[in-house]
Amino acid sequence: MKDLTATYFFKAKSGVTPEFASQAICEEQTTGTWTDISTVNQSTEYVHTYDGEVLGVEPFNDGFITRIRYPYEIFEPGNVPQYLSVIAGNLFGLGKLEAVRLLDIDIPKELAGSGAKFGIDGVRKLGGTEKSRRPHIGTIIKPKVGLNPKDTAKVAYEAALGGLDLIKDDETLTNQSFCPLFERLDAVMDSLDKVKHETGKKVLYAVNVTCGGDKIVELAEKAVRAGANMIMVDVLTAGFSAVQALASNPQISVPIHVHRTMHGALTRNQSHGIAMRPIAKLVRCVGGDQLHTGSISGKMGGKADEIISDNRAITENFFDLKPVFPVSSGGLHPGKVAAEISGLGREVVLQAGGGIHGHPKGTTAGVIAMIQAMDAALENIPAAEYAKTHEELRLALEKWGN
Ligand code: CAP
Ligand code: MG
Repeated sequence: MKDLTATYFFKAKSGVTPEFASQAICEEQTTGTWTDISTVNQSTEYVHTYDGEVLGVEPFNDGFITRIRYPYEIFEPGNVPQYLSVIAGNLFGLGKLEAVRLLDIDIPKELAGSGAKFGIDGVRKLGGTEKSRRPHIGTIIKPKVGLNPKDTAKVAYEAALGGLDLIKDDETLTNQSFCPLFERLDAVMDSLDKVKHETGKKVLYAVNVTCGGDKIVELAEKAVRAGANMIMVDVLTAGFSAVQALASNPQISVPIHVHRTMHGALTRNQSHGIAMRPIAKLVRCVGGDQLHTGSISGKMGGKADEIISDNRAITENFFDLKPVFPVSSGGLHPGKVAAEISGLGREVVLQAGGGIHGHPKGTTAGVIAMIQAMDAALENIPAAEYAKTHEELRLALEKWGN
């Protein structure tokens, strides 16, 4: 079927039946409005081809769940901003609803787009883990902002020496005057070249190109020409179409790391907003290669079962779109690696900022401790046991526990 089906949770205002409420969502997002209109008449009957359909309304917790079929024809294929105006538009403000949350979307092939250039396997090939399929280990340059390019490169050098797979800018670091993007990029790539020379390890550096829609493609193209081997975009602040423009651009021949900062304004409230699932599915459609989907044991409040099913949604077969590498991050440290791997499996990027740069022996030791924790988890050895013969892990557990 070419139509798109959306699933919502909602609470209706008192006196409003659930049937009326779900029909109100359906009409508002397709051909209706709050009253009947003279412009829909005998001569324009054909517009009803574009009506939506309520597929059902069932009680759920303190509200209801409804599934709505939106006809394929009301979408402009490839125009993801317009998709969102339909599935996540005016409905959130409807007065008849107390609350409404977009839980999931089933996207037909005709609207799915072509997805990521690299996907999990492409990124693994770059990191040399296509055989082991072990989790990737990443860090975020910390402090979040403030370091000059030279000191940023120093942190990157020390992190890369530890043997990790990925270093990224933090979500608020872009092209500020204290750390101009191209000075930072040159300095960090020089550091990574040095580490490649010294250790043979190739490390990806996701430089944050988040900026206005009129500049982001040119900025990313310039970054790739300047030697970037990965770029990063904050999808909710820059926009899905920004990711799409980068992913579909043949000049930008590097993976895209997608950060989801601001998602909490949408995903956190279990009764109102947009769950991570539809966001994650749309990131897959527009071509993100890696996506933050939450950590089970970290500092953000993600629910394990939601994260696990969100990760499944971006890695399971979805027409011919490549699977997206889920990123577990936020408050992670070596003591939490085992919980993340047992909950999320191996097809995941485990990322730590404070949990690496806050290691008692510094950044390189922090990376080594994360890798030791991963090795222990993959061999089903308790971290505390493994720490008896691995100093960096022992010191991390001593400082932060499990
Ligand atoms: C983690 C992080 C990430 C969060 C985002 C931060 O740093 O860099 O942005 O992981 O959350 O700024 O908090 P720490 P999520 O490792 O020091 O916590 O991945 O859930 O979108
Ligand atoms: Mg961050």
